[in-house]
Amino acid sequence: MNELGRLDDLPADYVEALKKQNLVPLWPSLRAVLPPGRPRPLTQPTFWSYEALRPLLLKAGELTPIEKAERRVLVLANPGHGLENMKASSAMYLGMQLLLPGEWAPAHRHTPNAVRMIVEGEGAYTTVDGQKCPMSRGDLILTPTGLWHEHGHDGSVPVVWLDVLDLPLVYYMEASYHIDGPRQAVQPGQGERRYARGGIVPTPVFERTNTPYPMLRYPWSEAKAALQALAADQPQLASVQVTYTNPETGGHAENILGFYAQMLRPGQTLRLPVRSPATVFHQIEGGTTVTIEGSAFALAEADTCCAPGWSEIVLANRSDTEPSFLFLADEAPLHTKLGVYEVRG
Ligand code: GTQ
Repeated sequence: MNELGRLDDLPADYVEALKKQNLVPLWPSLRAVLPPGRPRPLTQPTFWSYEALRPLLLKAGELTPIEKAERRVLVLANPGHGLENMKASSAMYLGMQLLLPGEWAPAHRHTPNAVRMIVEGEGAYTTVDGQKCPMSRGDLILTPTGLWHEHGHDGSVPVVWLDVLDLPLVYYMEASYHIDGPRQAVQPGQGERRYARGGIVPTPVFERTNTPYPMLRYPWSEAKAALQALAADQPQLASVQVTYTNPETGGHAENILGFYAQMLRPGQTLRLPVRSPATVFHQIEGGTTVTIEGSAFALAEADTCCAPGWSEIVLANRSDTEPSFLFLADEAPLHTKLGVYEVRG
């Protein structure tokens, strides 16, 4: 590969003349924007300890009333992107949100898609598009692009959840904005009941459900049961993983990011294929050592880590007697839709 000319090889008055016309020579930057062989992600393997962040999040509950925060969130930021840019990866945003008993995070809707993975506490709920979704540990709740959502709390203990949004991508596209709204009226009906049985969906004889998001809450009890059934049915299966899907289309639950639950059998070590999208791992139950490009992170319950695209990832269940259960988020639907998805063994 040829060594390319640098900017300071050029006469200063020439560079100045280009600048005046809003022009830039490509060749000094060509290798930076098209690196050889594979991308050079800014995303760094990064670990966030729940034990370390929990007291800081509870402290935010003392320091900042909900009215002054709207959403009381500590953002899990990747230092490779600059903390102030609030990215876990180029397309993924992660935040730990705290809602205290009696608090109310008012209704709004926005262009980025979000999901919530409930980390601790009972008694809170998110109302999405008029559907009241109770929040229990391990549940996944969707708040897709454009849908009204608000969080309330009738319980007696702090509730914490992990927000996963495609905010960095939508912001990069200059497509990010929000609208405030009035408190929603709660409508009857729950997608999780209508779609409680995989492969068996309601028949729309008299009216067609035309919502693009028919299921908004995925209880952990169902996801866990699906993983255990899959593991029992296929004892040789290496990757015991399920995808959170739209039950009407069978496609991903949201448009841009993908969401999955993974089970590692007792004592199991699993080397993942090298893939182009970045991936987030969050421990729901058990303990996993996640090794990303040689950096080993010991995830305990409620810990989270992020792996850049193109990285070597090995998951190891630390227990020889208990399974490990992880929640995963990745950029695979985005990469697939854009035609840039790659897997290398
Ligand atoms: O709960 O609606 O972490 O709008 C960031 C933006 C949570 C939310 C975040 C949001 C929300």
